[in-house]
Amino acid sequence: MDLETESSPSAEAPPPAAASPSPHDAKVGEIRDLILDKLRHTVGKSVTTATTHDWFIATALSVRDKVVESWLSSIEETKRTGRKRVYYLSLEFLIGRLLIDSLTNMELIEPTRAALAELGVDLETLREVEPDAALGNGGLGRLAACFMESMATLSIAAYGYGIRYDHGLFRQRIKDGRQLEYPEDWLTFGDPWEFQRLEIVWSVGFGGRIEAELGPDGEIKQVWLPAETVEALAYDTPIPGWRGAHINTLRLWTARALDPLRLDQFNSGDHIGALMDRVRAESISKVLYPGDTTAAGQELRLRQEYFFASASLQDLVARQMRLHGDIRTLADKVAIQLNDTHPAIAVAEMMHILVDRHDLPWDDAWAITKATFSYTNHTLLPEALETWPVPLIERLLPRHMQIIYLINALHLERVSKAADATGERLAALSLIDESNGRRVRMGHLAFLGSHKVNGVSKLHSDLMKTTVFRDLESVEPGKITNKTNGITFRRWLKEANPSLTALLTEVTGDRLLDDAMVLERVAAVADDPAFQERYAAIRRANKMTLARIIQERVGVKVNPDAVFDVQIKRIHEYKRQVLNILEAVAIYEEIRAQPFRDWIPRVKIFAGKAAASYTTAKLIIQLANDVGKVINSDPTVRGLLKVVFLPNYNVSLAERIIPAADLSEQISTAGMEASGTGNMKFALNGALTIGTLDGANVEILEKVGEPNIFIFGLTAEEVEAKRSQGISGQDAIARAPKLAEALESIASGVFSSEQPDRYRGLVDALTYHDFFLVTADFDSYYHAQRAMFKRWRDKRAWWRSAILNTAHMGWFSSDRTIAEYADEIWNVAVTPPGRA
Ligand code: NBG
Repeated sequence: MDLETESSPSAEAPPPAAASPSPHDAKVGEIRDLILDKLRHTVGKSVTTATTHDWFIATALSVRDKVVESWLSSIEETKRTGRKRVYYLSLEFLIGRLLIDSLTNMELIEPTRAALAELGVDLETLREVEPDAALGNGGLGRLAACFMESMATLSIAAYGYGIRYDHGLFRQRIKDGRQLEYPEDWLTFGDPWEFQRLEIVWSVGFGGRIEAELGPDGEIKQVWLPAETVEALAYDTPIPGWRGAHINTLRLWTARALDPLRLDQFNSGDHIGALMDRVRAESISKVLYPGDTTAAGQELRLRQEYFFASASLQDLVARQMRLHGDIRTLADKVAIQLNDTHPAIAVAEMMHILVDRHDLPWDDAWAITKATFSYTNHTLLPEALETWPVPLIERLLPRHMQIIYLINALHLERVSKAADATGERLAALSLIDESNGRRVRMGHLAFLGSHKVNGVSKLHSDLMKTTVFRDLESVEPGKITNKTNGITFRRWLKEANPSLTALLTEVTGDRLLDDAMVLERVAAVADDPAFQERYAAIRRANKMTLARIIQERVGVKVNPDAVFDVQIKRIHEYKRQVLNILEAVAIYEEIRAQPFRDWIPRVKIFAGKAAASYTTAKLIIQLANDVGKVINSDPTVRGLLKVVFLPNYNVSLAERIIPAADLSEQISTAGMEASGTGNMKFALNGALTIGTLDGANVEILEKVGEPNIFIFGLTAEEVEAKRSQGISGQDAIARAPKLAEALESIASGVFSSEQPDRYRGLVDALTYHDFFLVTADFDSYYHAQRAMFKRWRDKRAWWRSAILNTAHMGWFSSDRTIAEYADEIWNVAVTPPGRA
């Protein structure tokens, strides 16, 4: 691009103003001028040389200006009132794209669209060029993003703290049906939303030794002398709440070496060695979830966790001292939420700061820590509840290991006085798991260091009390509470499905996004044929859009009048994508056997990433692709069934798929999905759920009513009972001929003719060792699918159910969830939007 070939200045002059512009026109004019100004003076391009990406940056920077105005006032206001702040510590923030989000929340979508149109630029095109900030894995990270938005919406003074990964979660490509992982490069062209804060840098130590010294008060003090120091540098992104009244900060840390280069080494000719320290330091913020199957990988993971926990606590304690001058009032001014177990080391770090740096007596420090922290658990899967080998912590964080030992000693001393304190019970209560080498139980540390601990759905919170936290709950009864997850309706309704939002607003009035409970009013029109027709037409249009995306990305033509049956989420055995694929195979066999039956056309849509080291999950991706390849090209099927796997699932793709879905697959083994939040997004947009009684499905059933959801399968209790009798699938397979046939065709290579035994191992596992009870639930799932088809044939009944799903989803707004956290855990006030 040649910057010299500028157009004549007149090309950029605003068109002649009308005699007296309306307020709308004036706003459009102002935005247009601002965008042009950003384009010229910040991006350094003219309208004739600007690329789409340049326009995106110029537009983002213009809306950012508006956001910043409000942001600075929010910060000022919080400071002036001295109110309590909430700090949300999370290794993941899956924020996705921010342009439409910021414009929506600043209520600038329409004027900006118009301003761009005057410049010959299409807002939708700009939307698509923004990279997805994929700083998260799945539900947990997306929840953190929804929570950030809701906290701002409710005018809670909150900070998100996390890591600014150079490369977030990997980019997935599918080659010959197989997943390939590539680094995500969201920062290649810079991030227009963030502010680098060169002055905000904290030193984070690793390794070294501890020296005992005599303190001024005659007490022995432990002084940690780290061997290595890494700097944490802050980047701030403003997060606007709905209607822009309050704006919070997402502060992400980047790792930097103290010395960029060992000059002596460099000059002596060791050019690469001279950079080693830097590479080692910077590797901390390179990628989300580095492979942790190796010792080096595990160490890096712990370094990441400590790095961000330490920087965040130093930052917030410094703020406390600056504003209030007193560390003892910390719990009155600060609430820290640990998002899952990853930041649990923060409990030990807080003790280190309070005792070693602020010279507080141990008991006082512990009381302050507990009053300040709270912890959310997001999974009961044992492999996800982190434990770290004692020798690793000892080497990397010697002072913290000492602190953990002392916390544990005092805790065990207390509980050992109880009558039921058997050796076995103390072993279960201990912070140290001794069953398999000595390891620190980070979940236990988070539990003990918090005043409240919560699960993310009613069922999950109940199960926490009877499984992983049973013993701890019994020594601190009442500590575990439930906070069922939620989703922000600004993104998952308004931005993802603007036409549906407009239709709903006709019924609810325009406070729909301020108070999601007004959605209940929509129930009154669920039977209204005219409303049904408009609702259905919107779905049809969304399906056309998705059909186009499918055609573009995987070259499969799908029929927009087919049932769009969707399962999009991380690939995991407990989520049972295999159950869904088996049903597709069973139907495929039936269509071939009875081609002239009255089949309802259906498209099965899958998307999701498998952890790079999770072999079975990767094989499941391959199976979905292999099955799709055979079914989609079989002439007998005549398009009645299609199976599609869309690569590189992320937030933006979800925004396209969810509004186009007819059926939402939430089919995890009961008791294993902590909550699910995709389930809520689908139901809100009117997809009917086919699901087990797991996670938040249970509460969705309660709200939408039994006739409007397809529930099947074993309950969590039945799963327990069944597993205790053995997990062979043989009996279930013998009882279900369709399942037997589907398994047989997969095992014999019908879908993998180039390697017939590719899926033999998978099928053997289901047959002899079916831990996730796919075979046990198959029949019931199959029948639920048939019930779904029956409903589909009765279009009035279908749309009634869909509309009722939408109508009853108000409770799942993350504004409700956050208001509960604020009231019952953080003890901070909320101000609903529009009343700030
Ligand atoms: C996930 C659960 C989901 C839940 C989200 C958000 C982890 C560790 N857990 O069921 O699997 O919806 O957290 O709470 O990612």
